[in-house]
Amino acid sequence: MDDAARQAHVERIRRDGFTIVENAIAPALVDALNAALARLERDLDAKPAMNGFEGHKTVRIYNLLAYGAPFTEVPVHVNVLPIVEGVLDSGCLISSLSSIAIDPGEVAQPIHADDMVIPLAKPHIPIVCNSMWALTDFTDANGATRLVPKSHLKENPVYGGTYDTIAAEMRQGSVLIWDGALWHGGGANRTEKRRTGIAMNYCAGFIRQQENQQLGLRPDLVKTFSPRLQELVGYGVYRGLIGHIDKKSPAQVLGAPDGFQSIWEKT
Ligand SMILES: O=C(O)CCC(=O)C(=O)O
Repeated sequence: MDDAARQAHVERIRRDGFTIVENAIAPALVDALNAALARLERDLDAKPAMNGFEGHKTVRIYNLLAYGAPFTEVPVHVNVLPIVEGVLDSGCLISSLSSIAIDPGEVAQPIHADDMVIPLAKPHIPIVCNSMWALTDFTDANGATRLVPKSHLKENPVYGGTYDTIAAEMRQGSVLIWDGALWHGGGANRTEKRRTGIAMNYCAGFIRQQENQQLGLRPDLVKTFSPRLQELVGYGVYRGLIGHIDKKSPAQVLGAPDGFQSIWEKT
C-alpha cells in the first residue's frame, strides 16, 4: 500500500469512524489462519461463552499470540498496522488478539463502543483502534459487523440500544478497521454457514492493554518474536517514559542491547 492510500484510510477513519481495506490479506495467510483456528478449536474444545455480549452461538478464542505462528503475522501486517499507526501513533500496543466465529442462528450483538469502559469524556482523541479480519466473506446475512457511521464523534451509545446501522460487508481477505469509539456490534447470522473473523485490537501506548500480554505470553516465546512485535506486546517504552523499569526498557529483560535512553536523559 502506498502512502497516499494509507493516508486516505486514516482520513476515512477520522471522518466516518471506519474503513475497509479490500483484499488486504494474501489467500495463503487466510487459509493458514483458518486451519490454525480449526485446530485450536478442536484442541481447546472451545465453546460459546453463553452471555449476552460474547454470544450464545459464537465461538471465541483469546490470546492467540500465545499459539505462535501464523498468529504472529497478524499484528504486524503491512496493510493494516501502518493505518493503525496513523490513527494512534507508532507507540501503539496490541490490546487483544482473538477469533470471533459467529455460527448460524446467532442474534445480533448489543451495540457498544470498544472504549466505553474507559472513563474519559467524549469525543476524545482515538485511544483504541480495532480491526476485523474477514476469514470468510462477511455479508449482511451472515453476521457482518454492524456499524453506526460517524458515531465515534459522539458520546457513548446506550449499551444494546437500537440504532440505524450498516453492515460492513467485505470479501474474505479484507479487513475492517475502526476507531474504538465507533458504535458497532457483531451481526445476526441468518445463513447456514459460519462467519469467521479475527479481532486484532490495538490501543494507545499510554493506556492499559485489554489482554495482559506480559503475563499472557511466556517470555521465552516473546524472545522469538520480531523486535517490532515485541514492542507491540508491550516490551517497548512509550515516548521514552511510560513502561520503563528502573530506566531500562523491558526489551532488555528479553536480552535486547542496552541502548535505551529515557526522556529525562535526553534533556
Ligand atoms: O464480531 C464482530 O463483528 C464484532 C464483535 C465485537 O464488536 C466485539 O466483540 O467487541
